[in-house]
Amino acid sequence: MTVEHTITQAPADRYPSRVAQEPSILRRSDPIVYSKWSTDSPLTQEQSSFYERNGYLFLENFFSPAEVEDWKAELKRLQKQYREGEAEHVIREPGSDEVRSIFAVHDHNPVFRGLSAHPKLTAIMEYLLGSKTYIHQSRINFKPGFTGKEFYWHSDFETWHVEDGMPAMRALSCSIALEDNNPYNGPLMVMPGSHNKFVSCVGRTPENHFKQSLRKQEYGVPDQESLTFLAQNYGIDMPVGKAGSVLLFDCNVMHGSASNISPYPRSNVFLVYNSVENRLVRPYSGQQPRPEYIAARGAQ
Ligand SMILES: O=C(O)CCC(=O)C(=O)O
Repeated sequence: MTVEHTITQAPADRYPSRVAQEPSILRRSDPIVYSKWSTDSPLTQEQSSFYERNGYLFLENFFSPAEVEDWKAELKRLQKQYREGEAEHVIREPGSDEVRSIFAVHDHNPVFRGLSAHPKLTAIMEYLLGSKTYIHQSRINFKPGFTGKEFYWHSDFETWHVEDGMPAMRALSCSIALEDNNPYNGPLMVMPGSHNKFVSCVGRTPENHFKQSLRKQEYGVPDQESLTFLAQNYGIDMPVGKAGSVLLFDCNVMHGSASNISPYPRSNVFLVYNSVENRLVRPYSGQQPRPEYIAARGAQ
């Protein structure tokens, strides 16, 4: 079903990307934590400061083994279902037919809809983003053993801004591990502090870029010189832990993950929360918005 939405005109572009001949690094001009900390906040002061400074926060054993078991059973069921069945919101691994990602699980699936509205999560999101929130995007990334391919370095905000029309850096991702994430099964790596810099990328976005980029990104990819600068100045962290752990990361933190050549799958659910005060406008690329299952425009 196609849903028509009124598309609001984009305000001035504070984070231009894919428009210049040369890459550049711009300073962030948005807050990171949008609320003032108090003893009622759902994070400790140390956790909140860590997130503000590093652009991420790792919460070990955030969910109980019993909760994880239910979600993992549903994840396996979906993986089996889509191994055979095609659907537009299911993305395959580059070079194989393995399921790489299933998008919009918060929308299509009652179990993951429940997870996305979990009060323990929404309290933190509302604190960090300083308002009510909604799900901008959700997906399961499967990273199967042996065949799960990498996700190259990127800032999510770069794509959400250029291709979806997200005006400000007022969104964050929550990666929930439903299998243990180890150093050897392709866990997420982040450059702590890189959320303060915006890497403006080169290359015009082709129409319907998402069809290719969800398998392997080729535009909105930071150049090697900028990545080297960020890595040398900020370093690279690899937060790993048991199933049930949660990684929160700011929309502009530089992150990526390597291929999984271990026998152990690494399946995580990614939920992206955006502030209701930061709703999508016309994509800054000037192109058609990506489909609703990748970037929610109609969400309440
Ligand atoms: O699943 C991963 O390792 C990376 C996912 C990611 O970078 C993303 O969804 O933006």
